[in-house]
Amino acid sequence: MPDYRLDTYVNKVTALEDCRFDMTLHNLSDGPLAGAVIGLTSITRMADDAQVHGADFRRRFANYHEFGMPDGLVVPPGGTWTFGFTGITGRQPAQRNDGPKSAVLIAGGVNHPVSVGDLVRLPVDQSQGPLRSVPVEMLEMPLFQIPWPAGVDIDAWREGMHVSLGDGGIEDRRALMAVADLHSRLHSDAAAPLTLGNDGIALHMRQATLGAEAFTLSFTGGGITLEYGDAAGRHYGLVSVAQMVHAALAEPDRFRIPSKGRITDAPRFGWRGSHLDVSRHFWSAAQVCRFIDTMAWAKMNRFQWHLTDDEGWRFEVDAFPELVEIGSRRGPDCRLPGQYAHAHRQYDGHYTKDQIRHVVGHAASLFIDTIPEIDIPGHCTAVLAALPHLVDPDEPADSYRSVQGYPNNALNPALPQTWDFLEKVLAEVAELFPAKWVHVGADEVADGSWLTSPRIQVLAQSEGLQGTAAIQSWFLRRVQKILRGHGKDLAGWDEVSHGAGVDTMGTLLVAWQRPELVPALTAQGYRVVASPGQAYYLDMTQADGWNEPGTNWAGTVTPEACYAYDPEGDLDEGSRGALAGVQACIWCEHIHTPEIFNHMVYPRLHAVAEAGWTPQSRRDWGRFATLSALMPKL
Ligand code: TNX
Repeated sequence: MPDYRLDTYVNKVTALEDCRFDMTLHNLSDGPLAGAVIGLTSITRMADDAQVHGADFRRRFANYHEFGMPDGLVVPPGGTWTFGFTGITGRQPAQRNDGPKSAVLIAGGVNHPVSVGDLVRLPVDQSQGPLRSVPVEMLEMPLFQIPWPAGVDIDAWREGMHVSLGDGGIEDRRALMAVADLHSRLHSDAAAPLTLGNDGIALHMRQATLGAEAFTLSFTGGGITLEYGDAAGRHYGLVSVAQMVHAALAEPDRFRIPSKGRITDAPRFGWRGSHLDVSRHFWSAAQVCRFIDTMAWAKMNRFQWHLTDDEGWRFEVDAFPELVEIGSRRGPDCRLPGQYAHAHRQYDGHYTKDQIRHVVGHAASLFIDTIPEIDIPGHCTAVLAALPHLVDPDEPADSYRSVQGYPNNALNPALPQTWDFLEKVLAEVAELFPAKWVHVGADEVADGSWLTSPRIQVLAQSEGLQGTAAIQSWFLRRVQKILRGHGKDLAGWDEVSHGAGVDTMGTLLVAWQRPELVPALTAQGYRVVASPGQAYYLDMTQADGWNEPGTNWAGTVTPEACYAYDPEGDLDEGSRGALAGVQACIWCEHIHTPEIFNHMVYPRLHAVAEAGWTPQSRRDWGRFATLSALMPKL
């Protein structure tokens, strides 16, 4: 147990300048405490003009705040130091996770761990609001399928029994084993639904003229026939069989296997994705593979791997080893101060190139494309800390701040070394990731970025660029050329369209800020993936209660609201073809344990999967919610 404990209380007010954080540090050690400094990470940030009480304010860098004990204060064992501030920036705290997440107590040259309590809002509301709920209803038929198939026409049922492939060529056998292995990784406690041999319900497989990813399953007394159009369709047909058999074996009272009838299936969209932030919180390669498995079990097929951000660069680049050596580490004695969890020690994590290849190969074996995200030009604090030669020496410090509170965090397109950096990094990325797209972020470049840089002023003059958005568009067009040189298309967040945007040919934009951006961007000629924060951001809180974890800048997103969003709802007939599909986003400021991950991500991830696969007219919240309880988690 740490020798120190930090508790934080906040009052309930409307004005940000009246919001008061009162903190109590308990000294549970055997000795008196004096002259110490506390560093704490709080997503609710102190305002620059806040009133500090009971402490000497030292510094703040994004969420990292540092306070010193007042001169002369000595806290005996069992005693407390109380301090705090009045005045915050950003948003009102709304959840128990909106205060300090972790802290370090620096005393006598040692970094001591501190146990940190949830933020308490006074007066305490006993009800704490409703916690999220997912209903369980009577099922219309004893069939387990998530996502629900396009066409289901079943006349008779039989009890659960495993399915065996007795005949068939080696490719069919391999495809079956890939799904059998997926099942055993996800449900290692359950009996195998698919085997090779002649001892179960007979499965027959054959290729037929069907569209991409499509398949049919015909059920007769003699067994099951899977017809597929391509390898992906065969794989998805096998996942369907594995799901229904798994459920019938695991819960025989509720689920059965069809013995007469047909399932005709094909996805609604070609892009059924999830993004994962590994910068704010680092998920190991094994955890990423497990997450990919849970996507695969729901027939998702795009994994956007958010590998870089202000808080850490997470993969090896041969040309710039500092990106990992310096840029993947944060903490008391690192160039990047601690953020989010684990502030008392060095927190780090990165993937080697071999690990990246392993994850990409694992995903590919499950028909999932891995799209790397290199977040530029904003969100580059870790890059600039690792490679100080990319910092513009003439740009005044702290001349703009990002929404997350980082000063001067954008790569400067007027520096030649920026282009040397991008050319080398993107060449390695293009080589490492076989996917057609490289996602280059472009989100949240702060208003006013670059404008005080003399070199930028010269560039803007010669290129006729006015303002941050125009400079960003100039930057991205040059990045697009580099990517095309490697045979890659550009993907990015919706802000790619700002200023003059980029060439729309081959470009794919993930619309995140509002649902209305889906029609707005298709009207500009872009291909779009719908991922509105208001429905598909899985870091949004799931109920209004103080005790629900998450954030709420896009509102409360109940599992039902996530499910109810229709990505085509705002599109007219003519522009539907420009909608590539849907994507969940998993941002990890608050998601830093497998338990929180499971609570936040499921079943909403699978709600997105079903929106991406199942025709709108076949979607049914009650059925989905009931079945979702059986889906595997991280
Ligand atoms: C916005 S979404 C961001 C992220 C945050 C997220 C938290 C996007 C493209 N940028 O940097 O993590 O909100 O919900």
